[in-house]
Amino acid sequence: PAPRTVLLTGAAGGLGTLMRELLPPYGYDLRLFDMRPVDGAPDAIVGDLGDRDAVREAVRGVDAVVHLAGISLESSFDKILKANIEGTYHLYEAAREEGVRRIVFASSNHAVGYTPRPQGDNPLIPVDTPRRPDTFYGLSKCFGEDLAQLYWDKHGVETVSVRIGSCFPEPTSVRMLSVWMSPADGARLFHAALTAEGVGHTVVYGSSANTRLWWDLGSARALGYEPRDDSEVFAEKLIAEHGELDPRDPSHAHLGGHFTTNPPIWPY
Ligand code: NAI
Ligand code: 15L
Repeated sequence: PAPRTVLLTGAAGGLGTLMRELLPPYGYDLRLFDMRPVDGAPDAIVGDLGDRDAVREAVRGVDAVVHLAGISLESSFDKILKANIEGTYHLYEAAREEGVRRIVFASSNHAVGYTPRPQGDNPLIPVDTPRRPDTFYGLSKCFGEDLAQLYWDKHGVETVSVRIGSCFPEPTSVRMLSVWMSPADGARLFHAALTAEGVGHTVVYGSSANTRLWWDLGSARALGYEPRDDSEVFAEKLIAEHGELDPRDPSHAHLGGHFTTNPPIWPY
């Protein structure tokens, strides 16, 4: 049966705030979890991924998890280790112990950030391209994908790892014209990831059907995902403001963009 009760971790964050609005119309009953209080949601569980018992209690009785919580930018190795590596391990242990069948894991394009970006006639980047993290942050997403594979092979916990591009209401840079995922397409993709049959551990890229796409959406479409948006409607304005990507600029040479040269730092 399709999952109904879904734990949304990271519910207070940017993507969590969008998905709190966009997922319930698909029929999900969301339970919210974050280390920060969630605006307008007094029932949300305030807890830390580092607290194993709190995580286990949060997953108890849900059908599936959409796992967004964690450090979403670059940080020190120690902080990434606690939140993203140990925290994601706690979540998978809790899912195994509580018999939760499926997790949708918010991986990131920064797991493969040092992959040269397609230019000219280069083919789209396949989902099985060797991983080349561009930060400790990206490295933690590689760990999460491997953890997901282990928990599928060993314990039968299913995962769709979504290597999200940039999910914001609008693209705000020229790079985002290639990697943008509209919030509505994000909800479509998460819904497909929650409901497709027999996913085992599947890795997909998460973006809209952008004209300037850098990667192959085949494995996402195979789940039933049909993106409806294209960032191209924002292209004229963004290119007028910033110009086209300069192929000689090192921060435009790779898929991960400025994360390879000057990554934004997690502020907490
Ligand atoms: P965000 O930084 O706005 O939200 C992350 C949330 O996780 C925050 O509300 C924070 O309080 C919570 N959190 C952090 N550490 C925690 C801990 N130890 N225990 C409990 N909660 C904790 O990030 P955003 O943009 O909403 O991203 C959500 C997820 O999607 C992240 O895992 C991020 O890495 C991933 N992602 C997002 C992309 C995007 O375009 N928004 C792109 C690629 C990946
Ligand atoms: C990410 O992984 C970040 O979480 C998000 O804030 C964006 O910076 C995104 O990548 C991106 O590549 O634009």
